[in-house]
Amino acid sequence: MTSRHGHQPDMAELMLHGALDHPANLSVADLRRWAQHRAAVTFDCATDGSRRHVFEGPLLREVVADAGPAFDVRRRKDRSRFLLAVSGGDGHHTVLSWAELDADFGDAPVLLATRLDGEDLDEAGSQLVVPSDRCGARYVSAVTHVWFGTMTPPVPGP
Ligand SMILES: Nc1nc2c(c(=O)[nH]1)N[C@H]1C(S)=C(S)[C@@H](COP(=O)(O)O)O[C@H]1N2
Ligand SMILES: [Mo]
Repeated sequence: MTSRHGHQPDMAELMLHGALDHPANLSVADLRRWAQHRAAVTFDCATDGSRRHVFEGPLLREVVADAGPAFDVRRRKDRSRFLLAVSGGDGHHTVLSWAELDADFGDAPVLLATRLDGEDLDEAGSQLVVPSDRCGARYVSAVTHVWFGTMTPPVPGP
């Protein structure tokens, strides 16, 4: 599709950043480089009730793993320290733990969607999909940033 100026319409990108060897700006088209998984989900919205949607997209853990996370991949305890923070274009913001996604811990098939109910998300932007959640608050749409890292642990006191 082209705009009336003959250019491609604006394609949304998200910034994958933080404690990563290869931070990247990823369009929805870029997110199709990974295997696409399908999730038919039901979740509740506190204000509007039950929702059903079908999403397709890569596993968030595979996208982050290929960006070179700064953990020792052989050490579960090291991996268990890491967090992800996901932001939408409207400022909606949520966090996940790496351990929720990691196959040795929660093994949750969390996606960065490229399609919602059969429609491509190239212009709207990716949406976070958390199939194990009962409520919809973490299904952040129009994702602009995914941060990966650790919090600074407290210094053990006397
Ligand atoms: N960017 C963004 N994503 C968001 C929200 C929001 O306010 N901003 N609300 C969340 C909440 S509370 C719910 S219940 C679902 C609703 O998704 P739906 O209305 O598309 O079914 O979107 C989630 N994603
Ligand atoms: Mo909601």
